[in-house]
Amino acid sequence: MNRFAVVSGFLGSGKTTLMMALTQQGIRDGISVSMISNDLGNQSLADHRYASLSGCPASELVGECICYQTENLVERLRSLYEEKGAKLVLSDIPGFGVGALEHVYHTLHRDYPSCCILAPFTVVTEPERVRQLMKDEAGDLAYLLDTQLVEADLIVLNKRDLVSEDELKEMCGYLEKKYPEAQVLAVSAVSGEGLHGLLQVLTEQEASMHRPDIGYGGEAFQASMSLISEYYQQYHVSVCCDTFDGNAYLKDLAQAIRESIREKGADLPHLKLLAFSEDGDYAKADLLGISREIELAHTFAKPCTDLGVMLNGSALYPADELDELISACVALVSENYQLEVTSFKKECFGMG
Ligand SMILES: Nc1nc2c(ncn2[C@@H]2O[C@H](COP(=O)(O)OP(=O)(O)OP(=O)(O)O)[C@@H](O)[C@H]2O)c(=O)[nH]1
Ligand SMILES: [Mg+2]
Repeated sequence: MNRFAVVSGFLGSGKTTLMMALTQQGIRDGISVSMISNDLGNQSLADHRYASLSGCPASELVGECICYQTENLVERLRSLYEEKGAKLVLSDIPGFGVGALEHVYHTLHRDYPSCCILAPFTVVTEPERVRQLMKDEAGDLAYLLDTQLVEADLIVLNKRDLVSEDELKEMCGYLEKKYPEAQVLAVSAVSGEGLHGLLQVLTEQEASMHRPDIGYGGEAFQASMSLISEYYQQYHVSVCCDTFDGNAYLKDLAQAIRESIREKGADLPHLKLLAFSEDGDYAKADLLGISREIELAHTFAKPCTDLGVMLNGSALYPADELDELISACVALVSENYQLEVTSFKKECFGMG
């Protein structure tokens, strides 16, 4: 029977990259894997566009968490199983989300029992966040980081390529002890290490359907949500000459936003900056907080003239000020490159 797995996990832990890598691993292992990107913006999402540009079998559910659009989710699952031949569908939820175990798994189990087999409830984390939990340095994020892991049947410690074997062992040991109900697997979505084993677990094991008390809607939940703002913008830039370096533009923009956020004493756990040209060429930069290096997960092969740009992210900063700050950076950096900017979609709102 057809399978479905929720892929939860904190902002920037690598859910999208991992789901994309699993669709490719599926091709190698002879299993048809499809992915759904879910986020709160009403417009098309950077994650979905990025996965599509990369050639992955991808679709999106926008506007609200899949926790609150079960009928749309079931309809999408049916079409992916019946029309696209998917055997395993993976869907993420917004990266600060908790509660999908109850709101998605238990709802599907109760109301749509014949829709699919529920694969282990999967939560992705990364070394940087595990380190924070181990050292009790997660601060305002402690409730969300911990609660997401409490919901897991399967904890995927992603980005194993970034740590030594010794550190990895220590982190897995910590996670196994702290979350004894969950199985822990270390993988790298980028190098591919551990993906075959992960896909095996997702296609052979089933969700435990445990029901931990996560204090959903309670004081700690409200306090965490009130810190978070969401940002979705799409605009278009054009330049007269054909020497515009789209890669450098994205990196400069990410750097400018990072410096502005840092100056304000705020943080921005993940901002995705995706740019694409009409001929299908694209680049993606990731801003992962104020202290990490800015990474380009994909780069343009040649200079550009016209680009669509999508900025999607989540910050620990009030929405109106975030909007002002990012808009100022877009204006400044675009001017430095002598670009003409046409903004056509923008949403910025707080989660409190
Ligand atoms: N080194 C390394 N980097 C990775 C790995 N997986 C993902 N990344 C990088 O981590 C960053 C965030 O990855 P995403 O897949 O966008 O993270 P996400 O969990 O989907 O983030 P949100 O959509 O904000 O919740 C990107 O720069 C990725 O290239 C990995 O296995 N190793
Ligand atoms: Mg993502």
